[in-house]
Amino acid sequence: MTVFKRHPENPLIKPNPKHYWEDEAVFNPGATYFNNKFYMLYRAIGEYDHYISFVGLAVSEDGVHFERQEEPLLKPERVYEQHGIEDLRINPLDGNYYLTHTALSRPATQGGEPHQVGLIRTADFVKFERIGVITPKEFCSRNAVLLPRRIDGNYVMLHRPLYLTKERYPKNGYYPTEPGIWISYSKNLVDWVNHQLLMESWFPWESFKIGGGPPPIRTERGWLFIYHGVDQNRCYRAGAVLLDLNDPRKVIARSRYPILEPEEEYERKGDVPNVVFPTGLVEKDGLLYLYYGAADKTCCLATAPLTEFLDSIG
Ligand code: BMA
Repeated sequence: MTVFKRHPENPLIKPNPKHYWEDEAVFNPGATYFNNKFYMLYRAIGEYDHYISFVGLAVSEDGVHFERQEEPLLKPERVYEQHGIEDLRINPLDGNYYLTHTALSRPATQGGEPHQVGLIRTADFVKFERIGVITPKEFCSRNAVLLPRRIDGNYVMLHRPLYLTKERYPKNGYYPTEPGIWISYSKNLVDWVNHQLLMESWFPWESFKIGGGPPPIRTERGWLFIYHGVDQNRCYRAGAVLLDLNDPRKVIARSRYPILEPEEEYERKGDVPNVVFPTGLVEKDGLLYLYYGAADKTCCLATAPLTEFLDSIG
């Protein structure tokens, strides 16, 4: 039995037929708590010919009832964003919010690969500064998140390389046979080195691939990192690990069973069936708010008491 409970008002955010840019699908929302409000930055689709993702902003006092904007918050502007800004995560770090998102090298309708990770900085969710592509050219990688603080002076990124785009990885790195989650380090958030494997698929429900979910949050027992696992039938579920606070390369606990999996109609049916894709996590007053995309169609919420949840994953 999972500790997470779906909110009865799910889906919290649905496509808005009045807006050209978000009338087909809204999903995979990044989330954070800023200025006493919940901020959600969600992926928005307004057409299927090119399937180019924009980003919408939704703001809420209680984490459940969100106000949305008329216009997209972010649209592709740079060449590397031209095929869409996908699956954005909000990473609080050094007093700013760093937005990591998937950037596609080819049109989404052609699979988009190789994927890269783009970085955008904001302090206020009004002005945005494009920093650029941060994953090394040698990787097809996505699902990147940043640790909320530096470790020994280094920024830390968790991401999911799918394959090498060059025949040989130049810095004699180890490359896993399955797509796993890697940890990388940087002095400046742009040049990432010291890539190491953090996690591989272990369980049947994640045997096809795994990838990072929301940015890790600090708890007294370790960094809580929620991820997604995909099985051989392409069903997307959520799992969780705890990483050592001082050395996040050490996985100190891992959920054996999914913490959330497609059950409700809105998770089983949509643009892609059987998808629970966690991308936003906020802890407030001892409660975890987990925001996730359901079936690549809507944005949903599940909540869990923090202590009870930590007990459940060991
Ligand atoms: C993943 C990504 C996500 C998507 C999920 C389910 O590979 O493309 O953006 O939500 O598949 O389709």
